[in-house]
Amino acid sequence: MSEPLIPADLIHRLRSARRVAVLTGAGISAESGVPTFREAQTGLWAQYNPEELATPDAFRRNPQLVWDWYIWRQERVRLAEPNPGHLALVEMERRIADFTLITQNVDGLHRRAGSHQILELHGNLFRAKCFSEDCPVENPPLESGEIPPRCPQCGGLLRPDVVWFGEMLPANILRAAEQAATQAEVFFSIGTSALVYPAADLPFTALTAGAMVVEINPQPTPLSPHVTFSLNGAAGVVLPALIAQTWGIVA
Ligand code: BJW
Repeated sequence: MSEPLIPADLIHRLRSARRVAVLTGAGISAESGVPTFREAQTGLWAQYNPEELATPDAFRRNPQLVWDWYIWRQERVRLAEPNPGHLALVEMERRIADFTLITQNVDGLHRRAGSHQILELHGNLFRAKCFSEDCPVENPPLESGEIPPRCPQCGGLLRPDVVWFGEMLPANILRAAEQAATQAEVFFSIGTSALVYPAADLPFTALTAGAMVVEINPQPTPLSPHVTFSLNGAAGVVLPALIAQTWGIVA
């Protein structure tokens, strides 16, 4: 298969850019074997809609079901490896003076790939906190036999330290993401359906501030009609081509 051709204007802008921000979603981890949210689920969890499990109400109704779902996802992610899309963003960070990687993903694969300037908008699958009082809990006591385990400080049920629907994003992280979007000369939206707010607002913040906005996704999204360039394809194919054609290196 031939390498996708990256628009010359994008290459020129990237070569001189000092500030670049990237927003990623579940699609960038799809090629690592991590299921996305809004594409068909397989196996054990095919009967559940992930959007209905990622809510405080779902946890209140059936904490064991939701906790089990997260344990299953942790196991999938532990087996997964960063893919060429993640690795290409590590190369991009090395070449841009002020680079911010904003991710909606909770899988930690960007950090495992070697990215540094990461803002995790929706938390992290491998941390837990207490459902009653939000106490952070390092190394949750998974061996207790109780599902979900209890908070060692207050006895409340533990939950994953992620952001569910109806919950606020961590304010300092969202503020930093909005600042990066406002200041970016080039803003990428990669592997996200652009449906979930406030993350979905960030490309529009960048557009309004004058950035070149580039979407990388095999499918169109509600953002597609608005972007400067829409690169249709898998992140693990398009991003390495972009790095190679911009800086002449193989990521
Ligand atoms: C590939 C690929 C490949 C495949 N390469 N691409 C304004 C308007 C309307 C509603 C709201 C609004 N503001 C707030 C809301 C409510 C709500 C919301 O957005 N609802 C919409 C769904 C309508 N937002 C919230 O509740 C947020 N909180 C909030 O705003 O607080 C203030 C507030 C409170 C109460 C009321 C009002 C305001 C919180 C949102 C939290 C989202 N949490 C989740 C779960 C995280 C934990 C976990 O992982 O379990 O985050 S939901 C889920 O969606 C997860 C994801 O991060 C997020 C985004 O999904 P993503 O990453 O885009 O994945 P997919 O599956 O949707 O798309 C994958 C894409 O990849 C597809 O496009 C594929 O084509 C593509 N792809 N292979 C590149 N190889």
